Amino acid sequence: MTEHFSQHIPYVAVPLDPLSNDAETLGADFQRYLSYHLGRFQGCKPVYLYQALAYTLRDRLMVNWRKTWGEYLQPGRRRAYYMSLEFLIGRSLGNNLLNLDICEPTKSALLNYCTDMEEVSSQEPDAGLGNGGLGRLAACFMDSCATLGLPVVGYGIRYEYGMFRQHIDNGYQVEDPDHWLRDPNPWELERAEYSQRVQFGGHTEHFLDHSGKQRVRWVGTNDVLAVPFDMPVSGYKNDTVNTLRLWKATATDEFNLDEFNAGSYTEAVEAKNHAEHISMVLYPNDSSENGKELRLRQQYFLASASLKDAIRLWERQGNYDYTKFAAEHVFQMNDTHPTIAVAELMRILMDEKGLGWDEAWAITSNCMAYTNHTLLPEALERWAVHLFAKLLPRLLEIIYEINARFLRQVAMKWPGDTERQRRMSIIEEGGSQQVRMAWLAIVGSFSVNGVAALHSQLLVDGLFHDFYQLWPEKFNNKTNGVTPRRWVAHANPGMTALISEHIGTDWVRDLSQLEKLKPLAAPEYTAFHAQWQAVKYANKQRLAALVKKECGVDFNPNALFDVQVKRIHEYKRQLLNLLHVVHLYRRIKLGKLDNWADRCVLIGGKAAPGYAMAKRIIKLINSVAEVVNNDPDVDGRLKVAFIPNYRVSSMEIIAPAANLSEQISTAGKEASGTGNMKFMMNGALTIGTYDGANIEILEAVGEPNFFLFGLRADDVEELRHCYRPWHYVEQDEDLRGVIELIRCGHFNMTEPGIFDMVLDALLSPHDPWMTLADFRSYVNAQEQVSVAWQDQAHWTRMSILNTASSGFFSTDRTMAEYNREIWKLKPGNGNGD
Ligand code: B1H
Repeated sequence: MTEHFSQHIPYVAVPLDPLSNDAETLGADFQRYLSYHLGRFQGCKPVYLYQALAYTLRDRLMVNWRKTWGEYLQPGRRRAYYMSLEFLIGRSLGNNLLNLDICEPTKSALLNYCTDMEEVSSQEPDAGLGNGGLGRLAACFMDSCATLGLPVVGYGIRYEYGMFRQHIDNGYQVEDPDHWLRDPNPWELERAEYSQRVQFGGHTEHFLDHSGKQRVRWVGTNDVLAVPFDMPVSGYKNDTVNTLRLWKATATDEFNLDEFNAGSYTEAVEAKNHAEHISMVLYPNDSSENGKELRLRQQYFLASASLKDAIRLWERQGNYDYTKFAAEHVFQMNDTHPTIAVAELMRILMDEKGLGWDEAWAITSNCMAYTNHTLLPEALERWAVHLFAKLLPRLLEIIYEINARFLRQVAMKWPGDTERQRRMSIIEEGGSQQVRMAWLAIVGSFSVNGVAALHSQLLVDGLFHDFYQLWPEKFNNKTNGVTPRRWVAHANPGMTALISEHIGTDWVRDLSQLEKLKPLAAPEYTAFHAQWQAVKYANKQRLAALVKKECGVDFNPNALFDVQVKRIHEYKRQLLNLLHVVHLYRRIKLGKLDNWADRCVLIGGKAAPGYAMAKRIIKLINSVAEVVNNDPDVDGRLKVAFIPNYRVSSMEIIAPAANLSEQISTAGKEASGTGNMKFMMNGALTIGTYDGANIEILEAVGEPNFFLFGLRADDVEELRHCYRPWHYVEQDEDLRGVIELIRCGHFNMTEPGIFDMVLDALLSPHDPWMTLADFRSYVNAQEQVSVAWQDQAHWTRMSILNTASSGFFSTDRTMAEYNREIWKLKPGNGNGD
């Protein structure tokens, strides 16, 4: 696609004047948007106040957005592109107010319209373009890159429907479509002039070009148009605005026209429909394979449009010498989802730019980098070769050639080791051939990283071992993080003010400075401790109000708030949490109240719609809650609530209010976790297994300030051969009591048998998650928690130490490491230079 403006008219940059940020100007602009743009007036629905305010802020981002682009597009400037099928952004208003540093004047500007900013900001729908940790990580990365002034562009899909909304009906999860774009999205800017064409289907023709060179054309395709919508990503008080470019799929015009000429108008419109399906909906399967043709179409759609766009930008600067391409580009692939980009870049360089294989491969394998996010076999992507052949025939040819050349390399290194060649082949043989996307990603990348120290180690010891032996230098670790802007400064203003009062405000962009709080944890700082507790208490009141509204359950802010929010998955072991809840309930019924601490247990998360066990676990949580909350014997000692529709904006209320963070996955299964970091930053203590980033959290805060329990990753693997869950039940009276209470139907009087599948899974010797093996150790750790909670002064000190030790888990640190070791970009006017 060519741009709409003519290439012949000299381009004159019209200067954009910065807009004033005083309350008066903000108010006038806001009023103008409300009246002249939206046609609404004082007294209108608050959603229009939100929209008018968002436009007012976007105007303020515009000058720096343009300036930042200009800087990044300097000739020779190296850029990184973060390619991800998911960006779980949540709301943008509060974040942009914070980054622009205009909260106070904005509040005064809006006084005539509303006095409660919360009411306005809660009108914004969450941009739920992701499933969970992987998608939220991408959003935190974008935030940190902008704050560090790193020239990084995000590429993703503008799903019409984001992550489904969850509501609970009779204790069961029900999914509702999330039409988040029903109202116009005031942040985004459509840039139709940069649309790209993406091919599907058709066949290939091999021919000799005029110079006698073997060439390939991919013809007879059904093309789809990718239209970019840009979202501004503001840096924290640094005049940088980066870009998240999201692609929407639409039909090409001439495709419609052909059909129209043939007299089939309605078929033409249907074709439009078919094309637009590609960006219609986010696949809601966290950590498990999707395997659907439409998903592969989404992946190629993203990869192809984004690569073509990056090339367009580069060529527009007058570049044509492709030997320089790799030096100026790096594409970071967020898991294997966009990995078809490896083959697509080869195709573009050879078929469209006329490069030979070796030249094209040297470029491709020097600008691709791959991040792995999971070891779970069910999440490792494989695509049937026949699907590739039908949908992306040219890409399949290229993958075959990459594989053939790669396997020759393997054969040279390990002559005669055909077993190894079979293991390492990008094409998995057997029943029907499959493309192993992780292998393609490794072969095509110069960097492969895991997302926490343990995870990266397990990768090179296990799943990727053969590749590690071949290319040890490719493999590295980049421990995840979270952005302190959203997860502390925005979500926890009370704690933010208190911290800033003592150590200044610089910690928001340099989180290692939280270390300065450590001395304040000493017992003599009683006034500070009282303030720390008061902030937590107020945050708990805020959460209690939400729980009351959403679940109808009364949470007492004086009780211990014990929280587990994340996707529902057996490996995350919400069931272990629940077994403990039932154990506590039995203790009340049996009058065993020694060392009792009143607890409010909050659980939240979505189950993939097709994951029957996860959905039944939700039902069990709700059933247990129903019984516990209504049993007069419990008498406020224990409350249980399942918060529906857990999402980014709910975590902003939940994390600041938690006392105890549940990070209890089977060791070796949670690659990193990032919720664990949000809780820690907000002063929660962790009860956790030796898994993922928990290990690094434990090291940072010290064992006395962390409740560690359970098997280690190597114990888990060893036990697998001889796991006997009944053994634990027989030996442990408490566990037996818990299992029997569930088995006898105490929590499902009106729906007999519905939890048998859950118990059968727990009691199976093949239970991969070994929940019962960790029961005793978990219950003991929970008793330590209760004991610690009795000593509020001590708990408060531990809470402060958790926040003070959380600096490492800022994505500013993570991004600085990616940049130092993988991207090697020159920072702009952010923190960097
Ligand atoms: C993570 C996924 C994931 N790992 C497939 N893998 C998906 C896999 O839609 N799909 O097909 C979606 C998501 N997500 C998570 O990534 C890990 O489980 C967490 O431990 C980790 O913290 C997070 C970010 O690295």
